[in-house]
Parts: sequence; structure tokens; C-alpha cells
Amino acid sequence: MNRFAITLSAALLGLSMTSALAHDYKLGDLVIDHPVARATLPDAPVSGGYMTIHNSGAEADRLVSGEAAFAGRVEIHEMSMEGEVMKMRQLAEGLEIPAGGDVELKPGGYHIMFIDLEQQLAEGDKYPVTLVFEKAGSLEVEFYVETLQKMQGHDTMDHGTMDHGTTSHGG
Ligand SMILES: [Cu+2]
Repeated sequence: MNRFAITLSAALLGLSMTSALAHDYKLGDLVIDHPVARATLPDAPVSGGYMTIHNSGAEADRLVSGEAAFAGRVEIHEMSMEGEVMKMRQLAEGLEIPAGGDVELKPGGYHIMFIDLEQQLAEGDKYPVTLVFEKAGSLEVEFYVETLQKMQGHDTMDHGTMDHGTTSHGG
């Protein structure tokens, strides 16, 4: 009995340490993985927020709104190509997280839009943001501020190589 309790608490400790490193949050059947906000220049009016949301439940849920002290308004947006033109629109109904599925919010796709910024978002800063889901309810998560280059570096080595290419075009 005692030995079991010790083993169990060690396992729980291991789990919580892992999730602190991975920077993810659980809310009911949802896991919100690695929320990041894009670093801005001073006086930039907006920033983007990105993360992956997993839904292990049997029912779809919906990200419907958000709130952040550093932004006057938080909206949920979709960026997509219409012909040759990149268009951004607000998802007034929110963003569906399908049952047993994942939705990735990333540059060039779905994203959170932080509008009327009260301050510059500097790389390395962390800000609490409340995310509101239709069924699971609301949860405060910490958005880590990262540069676009760093965000894309999370993906694969290939993106790193692409970044070097872009840099040499610029110079
Ligand atoms: Cu947007």
C-alpha cells in the first residue's frame, strides 16, 4: 500500500514536470499545447497567437473567445488563400475543435488576433490569456512571446534551412 502510494506520487510528479517543460494545459477533454504570441515592434497595433488544441472527447467543442490584459480585443481569425490573395477573416462563430481531433493555430492559418495592443510584446515575455470554449469552459494559459523565426523552428529542420534562405535574399 505504502509502496504503491510512493510510486504513484513519483509518477504524478514526473507527469507534472514533463507538462511544465512541454508547456501545455488540460481543460476537460481538451489539451492546449504550447500557446505562443508573436513578438512585436513598439507601437504595433496587433499580434498573432498560436497553439495546437487536441480534443480527446467524443463531442466537438469550439473556441469561442478570449481575453488578454495586454490587448483591447481578442478575436479568432482564419487566414486563407483566395486565388492569389491572402485573406484574413474573423470567425464569428468561433473555431471548431472536432471530436477526437486536433486543430493547429499557426502563422498563415487559424490564429488568435490580439488587437489594440497596450504594450510591445517582447521575445521571452509570458502573458496570461483566458481562452473560452463553448463546452469545456474557460481557462487561463500563458502565452510565450516568440519571434516568427523561432515559431517556425519548432516544426522541422527544413524550416530552419528555409529561414537561412530568406535571410540571404534579404541581404
Ligand atoms: Cu488575424
